Amino acid sequence: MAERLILHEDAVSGNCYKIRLTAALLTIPLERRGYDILAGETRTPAFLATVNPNGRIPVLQIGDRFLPESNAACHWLASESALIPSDRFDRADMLRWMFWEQYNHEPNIATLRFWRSIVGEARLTEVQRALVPGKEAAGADALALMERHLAGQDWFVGEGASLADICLFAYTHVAGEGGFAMAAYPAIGAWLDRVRHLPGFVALDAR
Ligand SMILES: N[C@@H](CCC(=O)N[C@@H](CS)C(=O)NCC(=O)O)C(=O)O
Repeated sequence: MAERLILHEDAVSGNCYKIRLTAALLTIPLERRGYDILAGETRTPAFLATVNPNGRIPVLQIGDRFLPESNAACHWLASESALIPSDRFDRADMLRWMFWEQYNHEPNIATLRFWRSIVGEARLTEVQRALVPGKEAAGADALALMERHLAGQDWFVGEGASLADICLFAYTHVAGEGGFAMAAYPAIGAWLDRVRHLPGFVALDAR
């Protein structure tokens, strides 16, 4: 019998959405267990002891084992599917984009979206406010790099959609909520539409 899969998540989170989107594209059923990150529900002693000692969602529960980190969870779900290229170089290149997403894209674009459209500008701390200009510049650099890459090809790696596209879609499609002017990136816009037309596509939950 297949193991029970439970996604520990907050529905506003793009990192959690990546996992739901991967599962939907692969028609893998997931149960969802919600937490309110603004209320600190991922920082309780029970959560830290049983779900993720790092105090964050998403976590994919596979039977009685817990797998934190969104891109690792997507990789587990997509194992042996067409979302992971069969070519050895392309497989590593897909991971390149997924690591890049976590280092150059998500910390800037997702953080500004979270601060501006979920926490709210008025509630930012002085420290957060001081970090905004650097994140705006680094986020725009990340989008410009994606734009140049997608000007020459339909998908991030090879000839079809891979986890690189899914993981980058999650926060790029809501980058406008972080203050990024997305009209400046037409190749990204066309790629976002290609992802939206993948069979089985599901949208981020409405807020
Ligand atoms: N690198 C992690 C990032 C996880 C992360 O930052 N999660 C945020 C929501 S997207 C969170 O749980 N924040 C709550 C907190 O830090 O208390 C991943 O990709 O899963």
